Amino acid sequence: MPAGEKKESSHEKPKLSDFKLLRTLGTGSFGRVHLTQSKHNNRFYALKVLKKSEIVRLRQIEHTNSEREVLIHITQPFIVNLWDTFQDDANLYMVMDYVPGGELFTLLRKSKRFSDDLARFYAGEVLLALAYLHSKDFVYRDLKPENLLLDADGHIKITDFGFAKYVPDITWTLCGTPDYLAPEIIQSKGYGKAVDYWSLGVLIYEMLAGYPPFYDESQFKLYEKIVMSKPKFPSFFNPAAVDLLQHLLTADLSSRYGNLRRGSRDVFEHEWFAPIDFEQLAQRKIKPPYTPKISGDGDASNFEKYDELKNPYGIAQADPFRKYFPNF
Ligand code: ISQ
Repeated sequence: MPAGEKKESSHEKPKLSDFKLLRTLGTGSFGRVHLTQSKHNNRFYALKVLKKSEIVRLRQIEHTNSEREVLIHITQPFIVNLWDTFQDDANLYMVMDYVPGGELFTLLRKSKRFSDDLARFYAGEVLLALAYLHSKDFVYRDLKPENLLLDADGHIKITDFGFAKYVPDITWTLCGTPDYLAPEIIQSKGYGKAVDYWSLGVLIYEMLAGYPPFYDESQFKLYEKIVMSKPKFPSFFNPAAVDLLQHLLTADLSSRYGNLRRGSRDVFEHEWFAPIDFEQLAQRKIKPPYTPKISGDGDASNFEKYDELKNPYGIAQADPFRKYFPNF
């Protein structure tokens, strides 16, 4: 884990009673995300609540601790900020930016599909976030439109780092001859940076088509299609987009863009991205082509409605799992 800290210094941990719990913004297998308002500064936050017993039951201890460590150590304009974490007897809590524009997924389904310009803008901001993560030796591994939120201005924020993984780059660490190095170490199979470039290809395809490049009712047949990696491209696709997608949606790791000698430059400098000034984009100086409708500070109308829990959090009880989450 790299050094350079924001919240590692000892400080007063927040507690649940520091927040007013408002509506649910999303649900997952071991918890939900609530809109909350701080009683101290009146600001709105997204509070992710994870039930410790469920994390342990579903064998997600490592992933959960990893999500905290990754997010606490990084700051990037297109990645949601994690302000702090705490726990009580039953739950873990993550205090994050509230990102009010809703999921990109919701906008995509309502729009049917995105124009080349809109898809390029979102893909460009995602690419900057991925390249930043990779430069810190993290792989994201969970890119999909449900994990991409829009902020009040219409810029991207990536959330949900439960699958993110620290993957140190061995290229320069082993300066001697790699005579004894196993091939799976060299290829770092299964969790190299290349997986994020594949997912970027799927994302760009789905934004432009309105449906994903590989689909089948049967999961077995879907896996076959992914492994074959010969998607059909609708005739309305820009030929430059087709070329980029063919180079991202390549099963062979040794020819996939983003994973070659030139690294992310093959993607940044691709013809499809030519209209984008990445220096400007990285500084949030490009005006988003779409602005979410937001009535006020705590407006959650861009999020789907969920049934609310009747039983509140924060009840004192036995806590056999605290030892698994020492940094929360
Ligand atoms: C921030 N704002 C709204 C929803 C969210 C969901 C998950 C993580 C962070 C979020």
